[in-house]
Amino acid sequence: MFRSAVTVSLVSEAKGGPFVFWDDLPAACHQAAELGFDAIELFAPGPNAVSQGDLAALLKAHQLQLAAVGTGAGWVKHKLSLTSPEASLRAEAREFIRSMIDFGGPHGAPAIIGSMQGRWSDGVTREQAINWLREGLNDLGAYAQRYQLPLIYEPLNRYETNLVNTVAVGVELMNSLQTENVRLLADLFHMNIEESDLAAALVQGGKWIGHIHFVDSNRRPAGFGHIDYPRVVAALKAIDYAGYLSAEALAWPDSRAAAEQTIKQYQKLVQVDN
Ligand code: LER
Ligand code: MN
Repeated sequence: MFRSAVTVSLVSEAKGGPFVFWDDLPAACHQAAELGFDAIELFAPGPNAVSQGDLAALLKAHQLQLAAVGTGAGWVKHKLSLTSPEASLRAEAREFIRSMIDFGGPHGAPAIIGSMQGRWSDGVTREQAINWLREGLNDLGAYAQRYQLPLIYEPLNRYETNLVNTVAVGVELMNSLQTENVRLLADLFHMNIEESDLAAALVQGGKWIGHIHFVDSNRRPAGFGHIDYPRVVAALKAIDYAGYLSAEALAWPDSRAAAEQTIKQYQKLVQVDN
């Protein structure tokens, strides 16, 4: 019912961030496959970081799926966001995300909008910023349909955005869109900061939940913090979630050990649950 994935970052500016494998995509694919992951989730600097042919060949050689592609490099490298006060930067942000939809689409991987949502400040009201975000999601959600994939939108904790911090506000946003092709990403680390009850929030997210960042309360791999995973898994089962549990966690204590810990926890939870 669930599938396992592990993150790989090729973005040097994101060093120290919550990604399990770093820099070397072939080595990451080798280890992910060896440990029994179903897929990788790729955080790349842009659509040309890896050629379509090389990516397809790597995935095939290791029998891995591509779970999703992140778009946050548009922010960390180019300072673009869908809610920038400058119209030209908002337009560039959309084009960057569109190029990442085209990057992941042929491999069946949806694009994730996390830090590219930006935040409101300096003379821009929350209402204005949410309207720009809605316009971006409507446009890009409709665009993603050409690959028969959703666009994934991620609420973030209050230290990373002041737009949407909870699943409930995310659901409100989803309901206000013209497109029905956007789904929410429930990142358990952000949720642990913002939600009063993780399992209840997931149930409230219901059909809108399209991807999970599988990580513990302290952003270490699952099982190294204090999230109650059996309750989380029961909630996901209750909403018939059938997507990835994708390890977006710190490479703690190191990449290999983080990946091993994640797959061990995943297998334990999925086995207990089935
Ligand atoms: C950022 O904190 C995060 O969780 C990423 O998935 C968003 O780009
Ligand atoms: Mn995340």
